[in-house]
Amino acid sequence: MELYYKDKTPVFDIAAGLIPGEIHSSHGQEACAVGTVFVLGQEDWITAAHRPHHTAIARGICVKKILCEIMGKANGLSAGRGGHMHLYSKEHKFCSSGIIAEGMGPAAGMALASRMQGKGGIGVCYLGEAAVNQGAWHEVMNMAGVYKLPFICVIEDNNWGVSVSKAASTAIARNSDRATSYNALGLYVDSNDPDDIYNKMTEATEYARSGKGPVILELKTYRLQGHMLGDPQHYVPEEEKLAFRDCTIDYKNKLVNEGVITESEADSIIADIKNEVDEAVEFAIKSPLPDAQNALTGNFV
Ligand SMILES: Cc1ncc(C[n+]2csc(CCOP(=O)(O)OP(=O)(O)O)c2C)c(N)n1
Ligand SMILES: [Mg+2]
Repeated sequence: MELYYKDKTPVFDIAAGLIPGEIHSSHGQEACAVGTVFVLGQEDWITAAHRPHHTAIARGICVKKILCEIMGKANGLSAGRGGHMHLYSKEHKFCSSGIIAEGMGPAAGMALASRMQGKGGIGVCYLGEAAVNQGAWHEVMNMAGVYKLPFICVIEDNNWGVSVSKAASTAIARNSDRATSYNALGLYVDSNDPDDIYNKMTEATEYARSGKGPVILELKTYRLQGHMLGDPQHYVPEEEKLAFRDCTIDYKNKLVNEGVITESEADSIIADIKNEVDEAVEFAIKSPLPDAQNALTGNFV
């Protein structure tokens, strides 16, 4: 026991603070959400991963409701029952799951349903590069290829699955190369730039909507805050940490350098976003916890 506890001192008390349990931050991966979700329409369906907040915000889901859900409050998307990994909004055709690669089947099913009903929507599943090694991923990709489903799998490649590197867990460098096995189109973006991602996602959606079959779109990105907040990432080599990029800063600089916006316009956009988040935090803190009497409402019992 003593040997086990050596160097395993918890960095934080998991029950403490405003957010019950841990939280998997999307910081660093914002470009993946903005560059892909903005290509989608209201008719399309999204299943997001256990790190779903950037995707949910890009889909236009109310930040106040997201924060209430994260804090387990009654005003949350699912009245506080889902928590930070399980964000759901029927109106936005959006859900997410703590089980990695879980969204593959539902997104492919929504793609099939949409085609059968002639609604023209596509199904998009978001997951991390490590989740691709889950058996369900391969089963669903295979059937999506067989049925030529209007389905896109967006892989956010941050190079880590908890503390295991992509090289240590995955036989090939790019998961998009797996597309050949599933009669799919494979695309890779290595810039973490929203414009580049938007362009490739546009190509992906045109392909999927045309009836040619599924697409695997892998995006190189960075997990800036570790697997979950409080993870000191000692296992990440120092040179890799030095190469980490924050796409929000890079994109702001790009827009300013290209003369799309001025520095002061950028500052005011950032200030507006901070205000919106501060207001949402305040709203969530003041929101009530779910009433214990409703504990069984909405559950399968
Ligand atoms: C089926 C299943 N197995 C294991 C886990 C535990 N788990 C949670 S996140 C994770 C790694 C995910 O890595 P990746 O898919 O690259 O996503 P990232 O965390 O990097 O965004 C694992 C193994 C899980 N949630 N579900
Ligand atoms: Mg990963």
